[in-house]
Amino acid sequence: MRITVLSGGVGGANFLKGLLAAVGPEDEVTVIGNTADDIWLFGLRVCPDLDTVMYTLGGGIDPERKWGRTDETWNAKEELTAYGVDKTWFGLGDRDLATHLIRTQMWHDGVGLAAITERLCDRWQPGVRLLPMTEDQVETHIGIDGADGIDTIHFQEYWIRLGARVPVREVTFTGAGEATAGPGVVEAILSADRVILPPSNPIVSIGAILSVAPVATALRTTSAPVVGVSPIIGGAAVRGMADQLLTGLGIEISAAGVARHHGARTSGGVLDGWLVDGADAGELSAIETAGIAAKAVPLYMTDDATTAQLARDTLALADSLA
Ligand code: GDP
Ligand code: FO1
Ligand code: CA
Repeated sequence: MRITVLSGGVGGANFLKGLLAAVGPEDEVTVIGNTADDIWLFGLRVCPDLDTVMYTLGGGIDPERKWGRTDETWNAKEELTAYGVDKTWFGLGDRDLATHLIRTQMWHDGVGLAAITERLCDRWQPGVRLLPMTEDQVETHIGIDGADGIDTIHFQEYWIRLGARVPVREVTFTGAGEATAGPGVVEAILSADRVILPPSNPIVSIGAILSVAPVATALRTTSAPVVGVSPIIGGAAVRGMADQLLTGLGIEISAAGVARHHGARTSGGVLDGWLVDGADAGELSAIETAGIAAKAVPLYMTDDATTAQLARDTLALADSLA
């Protein structure tokens, strides 16, 4: 079975861990990773969501922070702070820096992000094929209230420096209009037996991936069933911080609200099926009315066993729609 998953960082990576525990050795998992969170810092190309997937599945992620490396030290960051330079709000750990150095060196040598990511994965062996959604530079920018109208800042500045606490007026994916899908991305969706949207952020992870038009078109046209897992449980994002984004775009913060935002494939959207938590079982009929098959199962990825069960439930919903 060929399973293709569109993933952001933490939510996607945790789901993928469960999926790898749930599938057999004959199954192939391809991950289309969000690259719109990527940022240039001190001349280095940093790809947080690709690295979160790679480190999580490869055993290198810090288990508490859930981003960056285990056994991290912060000497370079302290030195940067001592110089009084800008952008030290972004935590560049010493070990993590090595990843960005290699990526950036290969980038300047003219290697594409897909081949760079493959090279980095040679070390981490994540057990999936990890494909950047695009090799073009697409960046999520957030419009917030400024002194004279809307100020537009990079998503990482909004997320980390501002703690995603101020109202969102606008979300734009710069460069998306001209971007082509990364190598292998469209094929991975069109030739998949199952396509999964894990519980990743609907705007800045799934929405960012779908901002690349050929990726969205592939999702709308693949013969594989497309099923998703709600990142919203009981009217709130599980790890917080997504709420301002949803509110800013006028999307109801509920499992059904996100399902309606993604839409049914039968009416131009991207979903055939949607899993909600038992706490949101009352929303099942609203989701079905929108043309999306829905089921309630436990959605908290609290440990390896519950996450693997969530992956099995997701595959079972997809099987029922194939
Ligand atoms: P990011 O790029 O690191 O923000 O990670 P993703 O976009 O892949 O996932 C973020 C989303 O994961 C958040 O909106 C959370 O609501 C969701 N999430 C985190 N943990 C869980 C969980 O245990 N269950 C569900 N259903 N969603 C979760
Ligand atoms: N998240 C933070 O909240 N603070 C940080 O300083 C930070 C640094 C960082 C460095 C490398 C990396 O791969 C991820 C990092 N993240 C950090 C996580 C990242 O900003 C976000 O989780 C996602 O991009 C949000 O979707
Ligand atoms: Ca992200």
